[in-house]
This record gives sequence, structure tokens and C-alpha cells, in this order.
Amino acid sequence: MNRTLRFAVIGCGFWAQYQIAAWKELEAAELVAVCDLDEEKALRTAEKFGAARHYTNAQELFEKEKLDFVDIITTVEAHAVFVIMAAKFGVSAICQKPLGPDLKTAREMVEACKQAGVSLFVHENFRWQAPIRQVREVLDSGKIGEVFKGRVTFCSAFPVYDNQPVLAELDKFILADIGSHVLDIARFLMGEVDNLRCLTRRVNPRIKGEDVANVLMEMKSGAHCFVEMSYASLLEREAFPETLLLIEGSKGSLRLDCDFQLSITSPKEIEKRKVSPEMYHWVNPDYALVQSCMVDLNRDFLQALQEGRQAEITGEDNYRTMQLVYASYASAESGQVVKIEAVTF
Ligand code: NAD
Ligand code: 89V
Repeated sequence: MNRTLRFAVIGCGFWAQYQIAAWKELEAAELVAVCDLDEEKALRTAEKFGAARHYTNAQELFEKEKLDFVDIITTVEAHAVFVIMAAKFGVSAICQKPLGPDLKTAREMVEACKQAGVSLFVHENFRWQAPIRQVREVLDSGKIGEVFKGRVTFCSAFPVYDNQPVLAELDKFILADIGSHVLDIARFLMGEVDNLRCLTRRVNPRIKGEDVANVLMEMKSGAHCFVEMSYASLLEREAFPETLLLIEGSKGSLRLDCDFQLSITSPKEIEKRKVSPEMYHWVNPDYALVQSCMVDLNRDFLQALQEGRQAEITGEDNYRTMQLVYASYASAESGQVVKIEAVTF
């Protein structure tokens, strides 16, 4: 019987309310404390989820609490300071995406945890969504043969800034915020990338960063993958927060369409499946697909920590997704194709 692990959360904002609710679905994880710069947010979150103590100073939290791990759900500019602080206290860390504000910092975070002998996992949940797991199973079955082409699409006009106003202030926006998700899906489904070319632009005059990015990638397998992302797309069907897919292989193709509709085309048939997410009582309906899979992701983290093994998404693995994010920025800046091996620390 695995023992119950004690953890704390740093960052008690919008998403933490759901990420903690996902932890509450798992009996062997005990939330003992929360921390936020905003004491009111910390107090409200502690009361809501039954944490014994709340802090506004993370150093004090680490000094006073006996923790098996910490879940960092702050905005990205604070991710590194708390991952490195956790490492100094010998505490394993789970960090929200994007791992770091740049590739050098992401590498420093990975190295700090490696040197301290603690685990660093990354809460990157898009690849854990039920439809994406099913697509991976179909690809692994060989049903559509050798993949030669893929398209990953996250194009929306959803008013994301209403719940996440910080996103409108980011100089690096959609590649860091959504690219962290959809470029990771591309890696999860089609493997590692050799090179890419990226174009970006800002359509919305009321935000600081880019809200449109198009990335054309040549995979190490030789397959081509086009990854498109936008928060400026007013389309016939608003698909938020779904990622749509079209993947073509030597023996057929698969398409993931709106409302979790998966079609698998082979020479003899077109198989149709609807792969709906589990609807927990605490999810926000607008985000159900994303929030429901957090239970599965948290379970993988918890079991990995209990068993002393790596989870699916380690800091080292997610660093390779960060390479794609920051290689995309470099390509958009230079106007050139970027070899991924040239973008590293
Ligand atoms: P938010 O602004 O609502 O919450 C962030 C919280 O962190 C705030 O309450 C802020 O006070 C706190 N904070 C910031 N710096 C701090 C510090 N130095 N010490 C203590 N507290 C600090 O933001 P959010 O929308 O909840 O996003 C938080 C993180 O979650 C981001 O990394 C974001 O990318 C990620 N996110 C992930 C998903 C997903 O998993 N699909 C969805 C939304 C947001
Ligand atoms: O990841 C994010 O920042 C959220 C999303 C709903 C796309 O997961 O906006």
C-alpha cells in the first residue's frame, strides 16, 4: 500500500482552484499548506480545500512544512524561483507550463533538481486529454500505417483574457501559452523534431504579444507537421479548448474534430468514435476537456513519486517541448528555418 504524500501549492489563482480539486480526487495526496503573494487568495484557497495553513512567503512555507512535493501554479515569471527553492530544500516539484520564460532558465531548473536529487515533473495536461490518448493508441496500433503528415490546430476566439488577464500582458504570448500545449501534442503523437519554420503576428490591438503562430516542422522521422494556433480566429465552430487533428499515414488517416469526434479512415472502412472527457462536478464547463484530464496527470505524478520512478512528463522531457517553443520564437525573429539541435542550453 503506497503511503499518503504531503504537498503544498504555491500560486492560488484561477487555475489552482481546479488543479487542487483534481488532487482532491486522489486519496493518497494530502494538501497541508498553500501560498500566494495575495493573502486573501491563500486564505480562501486553504479554507476551500481544507489546508491547515496558508503563507504569503514561500521560504517560510519550506522552512516550516514537512513536504513530499510542491505543486507550483504561479504565473510563469515565478516558476524558476520556486522550483530552485524546492530543490534547495530537497523537495520534489511539479511545475505548471510553460516551464520557464526562456530556454536557459528551463535548463537551470532541470539541472537544479538533478543536482539536488529531487524529481521535477511538469504539469502539461493537453497530451492527457481523453481524445489525445485515444489518438496515440490508434497510432501505436499501426492502423493508419507509417505517418507522413500531421496537422495540429488550436484556433479560437474564446475570450481567454477574461479568466486569465495576465495573458494580455505577456510579450511572448501564444507560442509560450498554447505552443507549450500543442507543440507537446505534436511530439507526443509524431516524435521529435529536426527543424522548423515559424511565422507569428498580433491581430488583437489590445494585447502585447503575438496571438497567432503557424509552425511548419520536419520531424526526425521525415514526416511533416503543421501546428497552428490563434486566439484571433472567429470561425463557424468555436472549438475552445479542443485541439483538432488530421494525421495521415501510409494505410489511412485519422481526424479529431469538434465535440471529441474521432474518425479513423482505412481502405475498407471509416470508424467513428466520440471520446468525451469525464465530467467531474468541480470542472468549469468551458474548460471541462482540459480540467478533467488533470486527475489522470496528477495520478501519474503521485504514483511516480510514491514508487520512486519518473512520471511521463519530466522536466527533461518538457525541456524538449520548450526547445520547440523558443526555436519558434527564434525562427519568427530571424525569418529562417531553425534546426532544433542548435537551440539548446
Ligand atoms: P493567475 O494569475 O490567476 O494565478 C497566478 C497566482 O500566482 C496569482 O494568485 C499570483 O498572486 C500568484 N503568484 C505569482 N507570483 C507569485 C509569487 N512570487 N509568490 C506567490 N504567489 C505568486 O494565473 P493562472 O491563470 O492561474 O495561471 C497560473 C499558471 O497555470 C500559469 O503558468 C499558466 O500558464 C498555467 N495554466 C495552465 C493551464 C493548463 O494546465 N491547461 C490552464 C490555465 C493556466
Ligand atoms: O493553458 C492555458 O493557459 C489555458 C488553457 C485553457 C488553454 O489550458 O488557457
